[in-house]
Amino acid sequence: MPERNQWSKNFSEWFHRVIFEIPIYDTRYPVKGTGIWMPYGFKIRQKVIEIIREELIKRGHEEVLFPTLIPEYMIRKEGEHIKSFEDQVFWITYGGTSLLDVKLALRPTSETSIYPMFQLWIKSYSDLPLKIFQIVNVFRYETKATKPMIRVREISTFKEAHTAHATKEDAEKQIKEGIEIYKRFFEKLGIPYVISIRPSWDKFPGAEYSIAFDTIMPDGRVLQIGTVHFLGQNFAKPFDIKYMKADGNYEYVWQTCYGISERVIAALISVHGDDHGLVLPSIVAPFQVVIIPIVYKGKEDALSICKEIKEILEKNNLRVYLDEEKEETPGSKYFKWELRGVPIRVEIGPKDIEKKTVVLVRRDTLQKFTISRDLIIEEIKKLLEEIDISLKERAKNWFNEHISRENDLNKVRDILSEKGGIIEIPWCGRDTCGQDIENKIDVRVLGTPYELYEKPSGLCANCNIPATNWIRIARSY
Ligand code: 5CA
Ligand code: ZN
Repeated sequence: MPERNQWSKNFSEWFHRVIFEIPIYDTRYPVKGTGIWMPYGFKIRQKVIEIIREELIKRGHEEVLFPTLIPEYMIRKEGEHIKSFEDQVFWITYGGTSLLDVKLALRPTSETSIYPMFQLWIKSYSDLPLKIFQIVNVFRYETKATKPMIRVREISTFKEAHTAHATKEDAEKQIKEGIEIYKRFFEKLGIPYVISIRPSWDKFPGAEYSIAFDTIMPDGRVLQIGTVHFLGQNFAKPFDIKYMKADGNYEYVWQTCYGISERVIAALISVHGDDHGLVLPSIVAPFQVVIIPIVYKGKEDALSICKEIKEILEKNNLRVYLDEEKEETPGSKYFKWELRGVPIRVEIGPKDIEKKTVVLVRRDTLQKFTISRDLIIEEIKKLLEEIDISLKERAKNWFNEHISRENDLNKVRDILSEKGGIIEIPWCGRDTCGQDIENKIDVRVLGTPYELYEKPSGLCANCNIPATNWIRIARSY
């Protein structure tokens, strides 16, 4: 097994190195908080988008595309929403040399651009539920330190869903569906997560409550990788989104929204990596197999056999790259494709040609096998499945090792400095106690478990009255 020392101990360096060297994402563009998706990174991004798009469409969401600009009076309609986003909005105030009559915001998210149109589209109960999504760029003037993909000012793959329903019950069912969609999505990518109900002081501005997916990065810090919000009628009222019920009366709709960004790609790259670079699950790997011919002078026939194999594998729906580069040594090619995380490497040298064999190397363990050339399709398909399963397991095990329970706040501090991760603490349920804990040990409260758990039996770690629930805390991005 390749080491994971650099990966965990110098994670930030590891992350910057892999995205720069592969390259996946170039951060040298002269606007802070932006970056360029390089071809290999773009291919991964495309795969991730395909998966979420398919999941949303499968469950009745229709894809749309709204304009990037929002007039000022629209973005100001829901008071709490704009109050929180005020400091993060980029404004367009000029058209050429003329000052605009109505300032235009670059969307920081799209509630206030989408809901005025919901108001026009929704007339009666037969128009409900309405479930749409879009995959767009949004802009947030982030003031905390920006980080490639993780905290950017132009989010370039914001996948946001917005739904409207006739009743509160329907909208709450939709919250469950949103969560199911994200669960499937993260499971396909092999990204482990916990789901928490965010505390009241950290919910999405304008929402009644927010539910979040968090994962743990190799440095032990937590990353929020997706959120599902119950909006109640908080937007329906200011945007006047009403429908006629069967009995002829009118009611405001009930709404939800949920979104994910390129943080998911940062998590995908990170949770499966090791000191050699990326290790990609086959579902998102731009190439699932790389073929490397080992050509000696006078024995050039390896290349033609490699081409044949590439063709056969492609006919079997595998994504394959044949590295024909003549100036580069096989060793340097191994290094390059290991860095890029291609799940399987195929090597073919003079001996293999003689014996009609090929050498397979799996990226996760770097184990080598020699197999008969006739069996290559079956063997590769089997191996890809095995790699995917073991990647998910490894990520899950590492994640579970970084979830702790502790009721002594001093020990919580120790755990945080030793290994980080998420710590579940018995809590009395009072906001003041949650915020106290945040301040005392300089952490973020992630919230309470969304899924059923046995309740703690002890006392609140902060105030010693009987605990009613667990509260999750972590150092976070
Ligand atoms: N309108 C809702 C649902 S789409 C919304 O904007 N929710 S959000 O603010 O929580 O953003 C959705 C997800 O985008 C977050 O869970 C987080 O994973 C990601 N995200 C938020 N801000 C950034 C940022 N500056 N850079 C990268 N990803 C971000
Ligand atoms: Zn308490």
